[in-house]
Amino acid sequence: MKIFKRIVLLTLAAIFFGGSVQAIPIPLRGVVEGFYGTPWTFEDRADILDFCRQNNLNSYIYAPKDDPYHRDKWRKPYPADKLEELQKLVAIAKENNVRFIFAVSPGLDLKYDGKKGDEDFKLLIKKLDAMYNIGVRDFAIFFDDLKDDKGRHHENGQDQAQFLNRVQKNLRERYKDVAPLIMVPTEYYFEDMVKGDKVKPYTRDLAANLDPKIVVLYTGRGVVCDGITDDELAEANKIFGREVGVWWNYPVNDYSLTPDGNRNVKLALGAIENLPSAKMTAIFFNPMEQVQMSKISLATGAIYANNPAVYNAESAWDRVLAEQFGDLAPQMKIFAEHSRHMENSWAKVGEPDAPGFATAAYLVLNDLRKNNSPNFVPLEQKIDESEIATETLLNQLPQKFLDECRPQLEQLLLTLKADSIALESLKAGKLDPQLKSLRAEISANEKHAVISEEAARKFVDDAIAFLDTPKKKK
Ligand code: 14T
Repeated sequence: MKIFKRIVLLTLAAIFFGGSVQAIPIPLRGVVEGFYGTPWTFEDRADILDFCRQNNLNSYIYAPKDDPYHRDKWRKPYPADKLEELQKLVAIAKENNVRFIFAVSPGLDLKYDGKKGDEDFKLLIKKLDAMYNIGVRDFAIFFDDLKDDKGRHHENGQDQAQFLNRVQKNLRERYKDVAPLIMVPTEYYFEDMVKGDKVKPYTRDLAANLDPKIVVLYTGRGVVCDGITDDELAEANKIFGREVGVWWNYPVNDYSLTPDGNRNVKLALGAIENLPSAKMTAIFFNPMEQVQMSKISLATGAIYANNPAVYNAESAWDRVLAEQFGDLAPQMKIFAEHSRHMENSWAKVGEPDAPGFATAAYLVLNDLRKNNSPNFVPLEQKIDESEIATETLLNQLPQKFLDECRPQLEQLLLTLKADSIALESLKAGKLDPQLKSLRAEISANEKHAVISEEAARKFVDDAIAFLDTPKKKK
């Protein structure tokens, strides 16, 4: 007992007085190219593999949803030119000390039983063998997003487990140097795995039959959710009878589509946040099509993954912005602050956009509604500061960044111009007729670029609504 106490005290003393505590990195940490939309180019991927080395991320999963050979036409072998490209990437990954994890998503039409099942098994092995032959030693099989229009899927957990076990066994028997398989279930987020307090049949059967060495990835409570607590992770571990890994859907932005199908690109430029500090076996961040812009949040994710227990999102964000943008970091921070929250009917992640701006705008309108005379200065400062930052970025950001964020910078600038006019209108107590046409222009642009919906953009609507409303007599 005494000895035990001593050890505890000495450990605590070491933590408090011994200077830095030893970091415990998440063993498997990296990027999963797992988004819908135009896959990254060879150059993008080579760049990201180098970025992984620089940021001490040790894995990259190749899983672009819209590579036909990854998902829709998974049975087809890669044509020679594509294979050659992949071979080069595998070599680049090796040079950078990054595991190149090759993923297949056969779930759309995979057959599990009978002759068709055997055929498909062989085809899948053939697909993986081709990758082994170009140097891949890490494999993943994904069964996500197999639901129909009614939100139903037809997967059977036991079939899937047996299929994966068979793949794992086949690879292990023939190759001594292949890492354990990684998989994503069909029910891959917590709210889809349970009904009330019961684990649903698919997940139950998968968990009960899956080789315990196979790594399971899940996305948290929802597909895109605002964090994972230590308890939630423990709950997922319990369901699967192993330490699960996390597929984290930030900064991915593939899910925000306008009704006409136009991609409603909002950039996710915030820090990774609200992830477990407890021990975890794997984490993969799913990025945006915009590879350079993804690096803000990916680099904070790397800081997190290398030492989860001490991670601080705000300071990681500052550090990364300084590293990546140098002298332009202050301006970039202002822009990024307007573009970090992602939300739709089923997704919600990221800190609120420009909360200081939103508060200043709220205070002005709130005073006006109560017939108090507002202090316009703080909001004026916010608008000016954002305007100067945006203009500076448009003039000075290196081309590779502008290529990815010009529409959003221009949309922000237009919105801020409207904010200025809105503010002047409020001061004058009279709506400037320009304002409504500006708003129409902003709305039209939202097909291509969305930013600061609850801050800079909201103030335009709120000011117009206020000035349009007939004054009630006191
Ligand atoms: F594999 C999974 F963990 C996963 O997240 N799958 C996809 C992923 O490829 C995609 O990038 C991500 C964000 O959109 O979410 C999953 O895809 C969905 C999920 C939905 F519930 C796409 C639309 C949905 F309605």
